[in-house]
Amino acid sequence: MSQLEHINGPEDLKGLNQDQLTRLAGEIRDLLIETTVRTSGHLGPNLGVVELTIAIHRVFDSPKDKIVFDTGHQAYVHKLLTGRVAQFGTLRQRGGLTGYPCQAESEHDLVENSHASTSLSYADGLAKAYTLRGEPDRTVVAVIGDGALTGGMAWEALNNIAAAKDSRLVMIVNDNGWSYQPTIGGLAEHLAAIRVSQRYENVLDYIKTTLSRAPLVGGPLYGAFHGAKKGLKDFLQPQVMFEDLGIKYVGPIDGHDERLVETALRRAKDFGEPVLVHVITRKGLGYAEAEQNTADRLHQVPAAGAAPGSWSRVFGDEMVAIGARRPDVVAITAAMLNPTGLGQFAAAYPDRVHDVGIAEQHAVTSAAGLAMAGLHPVVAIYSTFLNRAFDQTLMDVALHKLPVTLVLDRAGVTGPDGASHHGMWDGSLMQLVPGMKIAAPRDGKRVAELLNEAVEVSDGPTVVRFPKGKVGGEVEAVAKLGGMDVLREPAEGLSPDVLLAGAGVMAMTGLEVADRLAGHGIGVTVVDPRWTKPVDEALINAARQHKLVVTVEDNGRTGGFGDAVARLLRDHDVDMPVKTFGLPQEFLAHGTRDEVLDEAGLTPQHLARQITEAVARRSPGEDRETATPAPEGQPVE
Ligand SMILES: Cc1ncc(C[n+]2csc(CCOP(=O)(O)OP(=O)(O)O)c2C)c(N)n1
Repeated sequence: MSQLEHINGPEDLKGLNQDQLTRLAGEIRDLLIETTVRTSGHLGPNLGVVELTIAIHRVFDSPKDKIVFDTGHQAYVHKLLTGRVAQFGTLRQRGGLTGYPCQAESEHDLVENSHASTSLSYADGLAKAYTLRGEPDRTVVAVIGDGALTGGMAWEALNNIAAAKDSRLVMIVNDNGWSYQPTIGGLAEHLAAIRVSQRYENVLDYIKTTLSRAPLVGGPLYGAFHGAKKGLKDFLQPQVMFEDLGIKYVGPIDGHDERLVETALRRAKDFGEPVLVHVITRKGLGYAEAEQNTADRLHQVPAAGAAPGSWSRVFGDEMVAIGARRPDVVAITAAMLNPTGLGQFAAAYPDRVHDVGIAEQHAVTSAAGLAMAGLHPVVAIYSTFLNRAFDQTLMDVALHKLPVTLVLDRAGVTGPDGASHHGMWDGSLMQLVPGMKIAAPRDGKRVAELLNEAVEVSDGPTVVRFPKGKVGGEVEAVAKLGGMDVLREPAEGLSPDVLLAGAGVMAMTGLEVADRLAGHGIGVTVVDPRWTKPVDEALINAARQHKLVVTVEDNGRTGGFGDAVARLLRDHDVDMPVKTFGLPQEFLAHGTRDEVLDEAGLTPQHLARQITEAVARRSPGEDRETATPAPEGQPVE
């Protein structure tokens, strides 16, 4: 029987000897590789925290002690050590284990939000609460990567934690030098300098020992010696800035030496005040393919880069073309250069791309600064992470009517990363922003077209949003309606019953819906608005010529494109029912994109059924073949 099979919870770790722990670490690595290669997942980060997670669970007493994993993508080992070995094969599959901590899965899981840089704030609050509630026997542990530590929230938290001397809080900085790519910036350099300084530790130790033995203590020579020692230390080993902030610092520790990590954590636990433990690990350790991968250390399998034929790649290619023509166009990424497709732009114009770290808020306001100085920044981020920078978009960019283009990759349902990764908020949030223009390309050709239009806008911000995955086939307009593309007129012999406006890729779904409805004798005009904000006023007259308006979007239903269309028609006294189809305003579980869309009723089949029923209700006298009723649980308005 393997070592891992004996682990049903953290208590089973406590009696193991060092040999058994080493065997266990090996078995965990084998299982991580075997599973994620099949299911997809965050392989590199988890391979790097095997010994660290074992040590955490041996030193602390979860769930009494609370463990918060920053981002949570590195919590697979924690899952394995807390009784989920048997289910691990279902990782990231519909109905299976989630790719992040999940309270429904285990009492050992706490923070499910996979947006980075929050752990120290959660931990600060938890520790303060336990102090206030008189529960001093609990310790709160936060595990944060050097990448996540570049986010502003982490620094806001550190500022507070430094003053919270009563908090029993252990912050573990898991420093592997990498985010998706090497972590950049002053902090990364500081951590690197501390790492390098390890080599001089012996010299410093020698000086320290010599001084303590010197018979000159208290004399003038001692002062000179002491000054020289400090100077040498500053020269050889930079001041650890956490200490300068007033936070106790332990490290750097070799994060793959389980015994050493345990010793450091026990010291930190006993200290009784906030302590930061700096652990050095190697992302991808134990899997040559990951360790030697110079692109991203297999941060994720399959890789999150802009694969040929993906929306990200089409965007990236067009950025290179725009960059050649427009020297004022610059690009910003928040630690996701390759995943967002900006890699080629960076290669072509290295001075015109800024990786700001996991710092979406700074990215947007920094873009505002670039725009104020006459450039046109393109900020490429995943849709879900734009939530972070809403105020920056609203007040720092839009209020000043600055020409900043936000390119939102992974907009809509993303799939196996679950609730926190679906890009289903931006379409509503951006509708709130005065002066914002939102483009939603339906196919690859429109990505290029709309991106070019967006960077031409000089009097305010623009958004270009597109989904995850591969672009599909291209469809040309059969006519124009204002600035919109008409993709399909009602089939021959059918009256214009339904005006269907599908935002972005949902325009393509609309075409399939139209085919199905034609089979039921329902005539459909399918339009692609191209720009979902402002809503094209040509829709007003077009609506009057139909009996029902339908909108379909890959975004939450509340406050998105559909609501904007309904409001436009109401404002113009168009007495026309508008059925708005989109994602239910809920936290949607993980699954494939198709599975999630199916459950949300956003497939051609579901949509056609509901529209057929709505048309039948509108014209009860007409003899139309009605479809079977919607299954229970489907939203029927
Ligand atoms: C707010 C936010 N922006 C971007 C991401 C995407 N992201 C996930 S993990 C990661 C890198 C994390 O690096 P680090 O914290 O050092 O952890 P490691 O994977 O190296 O262990 C990024 C950028 C995110 N999760 N949250």
